[in-house]
Amino acid sequence: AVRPAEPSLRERALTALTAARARTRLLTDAVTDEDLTAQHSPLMSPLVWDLAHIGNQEELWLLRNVAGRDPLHPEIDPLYDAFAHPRAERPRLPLLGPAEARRYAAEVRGRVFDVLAATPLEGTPLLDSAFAFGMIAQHEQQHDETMLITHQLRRGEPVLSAPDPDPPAGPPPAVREVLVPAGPFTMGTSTEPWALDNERPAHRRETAAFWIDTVPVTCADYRAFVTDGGYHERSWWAPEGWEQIRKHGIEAPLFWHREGTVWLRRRFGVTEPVPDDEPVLHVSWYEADAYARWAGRRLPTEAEWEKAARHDPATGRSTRYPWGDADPTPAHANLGQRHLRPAPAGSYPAGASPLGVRQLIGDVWEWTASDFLPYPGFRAFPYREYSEVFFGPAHKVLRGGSFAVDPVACRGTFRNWDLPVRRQIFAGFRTARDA
Ligand code: AVJ
Ligand code: FE
Repeated sequence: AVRPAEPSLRERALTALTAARARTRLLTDAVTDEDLTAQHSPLMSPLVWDLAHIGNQEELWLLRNVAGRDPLHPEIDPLYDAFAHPRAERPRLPLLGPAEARRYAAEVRGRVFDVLAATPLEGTPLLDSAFAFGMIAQHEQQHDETMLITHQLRRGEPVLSAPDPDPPAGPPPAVREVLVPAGPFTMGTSTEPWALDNERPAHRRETAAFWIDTVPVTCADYRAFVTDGGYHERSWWAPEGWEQIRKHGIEAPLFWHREGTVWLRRRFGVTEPVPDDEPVLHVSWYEADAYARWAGRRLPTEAEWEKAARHDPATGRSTRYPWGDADPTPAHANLGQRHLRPAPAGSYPAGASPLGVRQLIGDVWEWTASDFLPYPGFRAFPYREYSEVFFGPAHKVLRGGSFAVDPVACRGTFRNWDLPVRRQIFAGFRTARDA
């Protein structure tokens, strides 16, 4: 039998960059110029900032650093340096307008295609395995998720649509939790070509035995905590979390509200009943932590999450994904904004881990108990501002990716992080307990 040839890394880079731009265009062409330049939330940049920042990072890494070209418009660099201006201040900067931002991003991309076709993909760490091109495709997809969050925060008529996920392709898991045995496993990677610096290097990690949920916590599960008065019982909450919910009057996940006895939520401009069987979304780390305590459980550590997602007890190896080493397909996981919501808990039996844990990849980012810290042997690459400057106790790790993450920026080793107060991100969680 003739097997189709694996696409080369050059072809993969071309495909990944092209897919990212199609999504960027979908997200930025869906709204008016006024909407592109408006600030929909002080937590977010105007969409037109993300658009030009995507072009600017691509120019910096692929045209200047890889190809040695001169800057196209050096005067705009400070406007699109994420460290120079907090998001809330960006609308007041003299940003490129919508037409200029589109033209700039397209101008950069045209030149990048020439560079990609002409550059040998070996000899330096940036070029080996087309790393810099893969990094930039991931960067654009990460900002596409950020722009989708801005869409979710935007008020007004819906402008995005997508089909709902199919019902689960088989029965739900037979059990609510599984036991992961004690012992070492391989965490992180030294071989995944486009893994970012914080995922490296591969190293041995021990865990004690623990139980972990086979599916994420659902809206119905979480509503039971709300209805039980969970937001008014101080003992469930970390002190800073209690302070935040009291100060801001938080009584339910972001975008939920109650009419009489019915809970409704707003999702991309549509108000609908909160769906019972869907993984809960838009909770802070503090809310996830409080729910877990109320349930007599706890959040999994980052190492526990990765062991549940990657360790194959039959071989002792860590795989790229829960289902093995094959790239994700639509049967494995809800990724890539194919849908504008998580799939019901118990979906994607084909994406289960060897122990039967489902939906670790896709649907909702999962808060873990862990602070964002470097692995032993970490080296910042290619820039300290991607990961290193965020290491420390201020940020909590999220794993697994949401429905809004593209497969290029999602794998069993991928690490995301955010402040524990954040609720606008597409985050939920699952729980664990000591064995
Ligand atoms: C990894 C999602 C936390 O959006 O702040 C984008 C990704 N870094 N541009 C972010 C990122 C630089 C980052 N997160
Ligand atoms: Fe960025």
